[in-house]
Amino acid sequence: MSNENKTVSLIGVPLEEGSGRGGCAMGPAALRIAGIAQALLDLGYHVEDRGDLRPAPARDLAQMERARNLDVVGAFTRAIEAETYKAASEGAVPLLLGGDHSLSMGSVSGMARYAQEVGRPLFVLWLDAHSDFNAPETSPSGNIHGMPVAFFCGKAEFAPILPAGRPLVDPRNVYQVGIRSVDDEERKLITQNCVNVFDMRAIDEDGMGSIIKRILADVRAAGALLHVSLDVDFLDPDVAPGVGTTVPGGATFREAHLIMELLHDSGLVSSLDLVELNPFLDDRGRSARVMVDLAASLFGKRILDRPTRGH
Ligand code: 4U7
Ligand code: MN
Ligand code: MN
Ligand code: MN
Repeated sequence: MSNENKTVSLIGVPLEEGSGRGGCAMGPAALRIAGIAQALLDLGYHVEDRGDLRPAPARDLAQMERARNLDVVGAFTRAIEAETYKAASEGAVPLLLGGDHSLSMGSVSGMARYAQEVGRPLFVLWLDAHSDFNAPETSPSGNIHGMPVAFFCGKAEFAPILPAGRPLVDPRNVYQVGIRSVDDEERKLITQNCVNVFDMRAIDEDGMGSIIKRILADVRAAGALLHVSLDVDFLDPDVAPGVGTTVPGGATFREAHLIMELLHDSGLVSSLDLVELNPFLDDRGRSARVMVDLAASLFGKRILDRPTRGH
């Protein structure tokens, strides 16, 4: 394996205020205990752990009734955006250890700034049971972890968290896979905005491999960077119970690993979020270990030391 020259930057995000409950703030610690750094070292990477971000709540962001804990989430968004951008600019692959999914407002925005600077489009692969395309006005819960995609596409009205004129992601460059829970208003928004959605039915009908290969062909044709955002609830709850928003009928262990293996072989991935792990709800670290194992596959861990279909 020749990953010696590549650096992965671990960025811990102990954020749970975007979700409706406590626990996700323990996510970075659980992912570290499950061995995320060693898994990458074993693959030959240089690993730089930047520790946990701990910004003070942003006092300029007034509370909004329909966007709970905006001061905390907004402060994190700013810190994550800056740290992700910095890591990518230094040539590293930013790996965000969440933390609830509102952290992607910052990570994707940081990668969008980096992508603009290097003159390439940013595509996003969103692996989740949910579309996370609510705005404060449409959200049934007011929880910001249901809004990050709308935020980084510039479609959710918040107070000014990031500078006006920040680079946005074109919703047509967002590919959602594993979707099986979409709110009524959200359904209209993802259609209007032309988000590419491969729901569980599409996966059942066409197979995970063919869907991911199609997506990767689009990314390659566009010469884009690819940010991958993996929500624990993308997986079936039998595989990964340590999450607050389980939805039955999710991806299997092998479907998820196949995605990661295809992503690695593509060489297109620029950055990764591991989000929504709630160690308080987990079964003896099982979900944390699955997330680490999936990350390892994305970074090149394989079953054989040669192409699987070779002879
Ligand atoms: B996650 C929900 F109403 N759509 O907005 C909402 F069903 O990051 C759930 O994908 C959002 O886990 C789930 O609150 C956010 C709800
Ligand atoms: Mn999510
Ligand atoms: Mn989800
Ligand atoms: Mn969730």
